Amino acid sequence: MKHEEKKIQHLPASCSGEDIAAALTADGAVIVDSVLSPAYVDEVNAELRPWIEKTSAGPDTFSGKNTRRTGALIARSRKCRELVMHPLALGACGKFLAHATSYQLHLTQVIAIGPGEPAQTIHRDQWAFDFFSFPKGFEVQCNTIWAMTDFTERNGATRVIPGSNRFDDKLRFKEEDTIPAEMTRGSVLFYSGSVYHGGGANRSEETRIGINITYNLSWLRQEENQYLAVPMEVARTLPVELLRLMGYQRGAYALGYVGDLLDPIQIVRPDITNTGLGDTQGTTEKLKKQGRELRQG
Ligand SMILES: O=C(O)CCC(=O)C(=O)O
Ligand SMILES: [Fe+2]
Repeated sequence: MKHEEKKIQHLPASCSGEDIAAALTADGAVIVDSVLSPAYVDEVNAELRPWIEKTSAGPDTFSGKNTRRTGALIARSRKCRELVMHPLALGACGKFLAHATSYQLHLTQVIAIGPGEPAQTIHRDQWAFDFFSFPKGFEVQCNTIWAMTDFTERNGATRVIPGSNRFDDKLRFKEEDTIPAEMTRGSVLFYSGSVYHGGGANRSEETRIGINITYNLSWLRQEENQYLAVPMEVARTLPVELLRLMGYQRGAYALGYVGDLLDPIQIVRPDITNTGLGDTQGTTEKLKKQGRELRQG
């Protein structure tokens, strides 16, 4: 089956979160070019290299038997903490996931696709939620892949079907139904949980390295367990905004509370007395409204 070949839109690094969210709504995928300088990418790669070297290849063909997936990036890399909180990512999530009380970090993972790796099965990332079919247009994820090497068709650039965010669920596609998200090192691919995509086949002699940082609605489970991946003594040193993204916040009125209805941030940072019920992402008003509705109901 050959689909109408839609291109992947490119935006300049000067674009806004709104621009990204609009492109995601239209096509489910968009590339923002040259966001990170070559020097910045070098620093990130230097921090990650020892961890990638220690990582084993995947256990199955979906993970990739010639692909190394290295997680816990908040614990392991200071630069990745900055990427998790990159203003373009948070700006895009703030718009694209604005229909929920808040959003959170879903996972942090280097995906290093080695030479000879075949193409990954085309999928929707939101199938992670036990293959539940969310209503069309109801977006539950906002995802990034930061290119740490150039992404080319030959070295395994992510394959995407632009516009497939509006397709039916549980469809099957072949590599030739997709197009490669080719981008230069330092660029970033944004894609929705609903867009059909997959890692490309690496037909080159080099390893393709991307950093997958994804975000989801706070009422869903996170794919990577941040509470266990980041030791508490490290967590205590992190900015409050990052802690909240990691899940130290209430997902809606009561999701994730601790003890006597405490905001989980108070366990990590007992010095924070004014919890603001989640003081980022404009959640305070939404949570207060939910509280009023419950009291009235
Ligand atoms: O590495 C890539 O390009 C994409 C991988 C992917 O889609 C996944 O593992 O869910
Ligand atoms: Fe994926």
